[in-house]
Amino acid sequence: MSKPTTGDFDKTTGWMDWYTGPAKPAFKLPAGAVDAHCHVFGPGAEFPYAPERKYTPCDASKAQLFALRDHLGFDKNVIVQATCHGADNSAMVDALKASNGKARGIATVKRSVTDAEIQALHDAGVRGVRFNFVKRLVDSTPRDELLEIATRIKKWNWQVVIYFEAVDLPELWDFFASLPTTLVVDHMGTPNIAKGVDSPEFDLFVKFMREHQNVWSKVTCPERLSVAGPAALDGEQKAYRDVVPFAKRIVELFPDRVIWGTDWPHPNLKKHMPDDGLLVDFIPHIAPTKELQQKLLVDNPMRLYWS
Ligand code: 0GY
Repeated sequence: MSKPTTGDFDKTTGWMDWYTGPAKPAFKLPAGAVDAHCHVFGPGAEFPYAPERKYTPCDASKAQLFALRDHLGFDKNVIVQATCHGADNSAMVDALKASNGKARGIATVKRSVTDAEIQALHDAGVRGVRFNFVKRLVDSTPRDELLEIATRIKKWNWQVVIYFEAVDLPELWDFFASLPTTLVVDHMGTPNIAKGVDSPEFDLFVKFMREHQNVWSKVTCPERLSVAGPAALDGEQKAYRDVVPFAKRIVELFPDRVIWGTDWPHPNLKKHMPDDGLLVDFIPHIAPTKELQQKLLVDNPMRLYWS
């Protein structure tokens, strides 16, 4: 990795710079493993950030992402369009084109997108769109516009990635149920870890997955969800241990509908920046058997993005 700073707080962006020099994970990823949730940001001088963005990220280029992929032992990436680039997918598409088929993308599109533009995104490796309902990140888009987009992208067999906060699931439930594609939920529907794994809130998310066979979950972002945080590491993997019961439950209940990703470069984290090597070491705690690991890291993402 070629970047001088490590986890510094950046006063201009308000969030921490991503972590350089990540550890080599102790957990050896299976051959063909996919980092199924990560981003590229800019670089801003080449791919300007969207005027309507709610935050300005640290630059995080495709070359830096691919270097991290190789360092951690992943084979492929799924690059998710982040809100700071709005509906201008050019940085993400540029990364897909440079990946030699080793990256797929999730785009943000508006109602005005043409079929030719969707086809061009598809040809570059895009396999879905993201609908974001997190109020601190986006202004809301009318539901009829989202439904129209979801209905149109079905022709390309794309999926819809949904990002929302757990407290909003009751209100969003019927809308999600009306979407005609595969749905992939970011970060397990962002449960409030303090409420506990047996809380009605997390039960509702489990029910949502149980009742809708088209719903998948990314069991991602322990560093974002954890209340305990990166607890002392004394040779044992203890970081983010309060998130383990949540992710493990989803992996064990729905082993064929889960995927995993780093979320590099971890936008909007203000307290600490994770070492991506240690994040990989979180995986065997939530997917304890070789069979579950193979599904989570290889078979499931390959079925979703490369078939
Ligand atoms: C994530 C999480 C965040 C940001 C975005 O699109 C985005 O800006 O996804 C966040 O701030 O929680 O998945 O990267």
